[in-house]
Amino acid sequence: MAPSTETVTLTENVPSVSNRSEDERKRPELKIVWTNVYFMSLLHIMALYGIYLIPAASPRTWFWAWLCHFVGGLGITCGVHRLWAHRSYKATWPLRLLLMCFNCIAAQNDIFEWTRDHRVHHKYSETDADPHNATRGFFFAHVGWLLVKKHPDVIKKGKQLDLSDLYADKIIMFQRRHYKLLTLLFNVIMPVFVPWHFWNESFLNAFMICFALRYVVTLNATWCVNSLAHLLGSKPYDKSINPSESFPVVLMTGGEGFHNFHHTFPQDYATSELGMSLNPSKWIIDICAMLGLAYDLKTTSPDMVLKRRMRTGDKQHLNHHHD
Ligand code: ST9
Ligand code: ZN
Ligand code: ZN
Repeated sequence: MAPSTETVTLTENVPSVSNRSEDERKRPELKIVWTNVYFMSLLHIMALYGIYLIPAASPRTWFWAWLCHFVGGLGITCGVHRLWAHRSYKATWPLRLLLMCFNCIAAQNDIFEWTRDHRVHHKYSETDADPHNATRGFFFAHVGWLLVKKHPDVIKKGKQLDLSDLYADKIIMFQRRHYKLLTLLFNVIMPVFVPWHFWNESFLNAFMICFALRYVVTLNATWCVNSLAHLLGSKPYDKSINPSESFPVVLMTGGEGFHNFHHTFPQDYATSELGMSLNPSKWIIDICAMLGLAYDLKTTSPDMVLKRRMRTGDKQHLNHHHD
């Protein structure tokens, strides 16, 4: 089965409330992975220290930290999410290489693993096979799922996915083979080395702000899609699912908070029907398409969107956001 067809029927799998409580009864005991708890806690403490150090750092360092966040974010939104997980557009190899490097800046597991978890998330949303099942609460969906062993259903269902497109992509396989080295280089060394070497920023400021704080900000912005945008917001496209349109998450993530739209039309490269508004990831894909680096951009016709809103939406927003 082609990967793009796999994502089409995603919204049909939402369990009823009674299934959920049955899931809870059957759920194996939580196995906490303490190294992850220690690492994430340490990282967040260093990030707080990074906030404290901001006034002592050069404005060039502030800008650099923001740039690493922005570019790493593109490695998630334009890269692993819209290109690799959903195949919502195609990219020539130079763009794929660039997005792979950007993706290493964000260090959110390699493209293969992120994509496999994300496809299983869409296909089995809010069930035990969803790695960050939001019915298990805000904390679990946000970061808790990275601190415990996965539910066996995640692995079982994940193994049934067609990932042949990922195996066939040499750039993804290269990143997977050399992931530790590449993330050390792009997520830690490069962000810290540049301000320290080029404008004599102190090593401490560079490390705490451009590595720890910047990494934590990108992580938490991404995690908000799984937590906030699965628990709070409106549902103009499909009121029967949890994913919601979350304005704060749109702002935090460069256009990834239109999550009710996204779960309803996962193959749309813009992840929204709002056109240009608040969606820098879409602008970048459009620019890449103009440069001939991206092609076959998949969209959903306004007619199809409207029909779906009428049929399954919460109908509260029918007169807004529609151009
Ligand atoms: C991070 C990821 O933060 C964030 C993802 C967020 C997604 C958001 C999506 C929203 C949309 C996009 C929005 C973008 C917005 C961007 C904005 C930017 C401004 N199927 O994993 P193991 C197999 S990462 C099939 O060890 P455990 C696996 O192959 C942060 N198989 O599971 C292995 O088999 P084998 C940094 C699967 O032991 C075996 O199972 N990273 C699947 O339960 C065991 O795998 C971390 O913190 C699957 N889905 O441990 C590290 N999954 O042995 C986190 C696994 O044969 N990870 N398998 O090879 C870990 O430490 C562990 O995975 C664990 C689970 C402790 C969580
Ligand atoms: Zn998605
Ligand atoms: Zn989701």
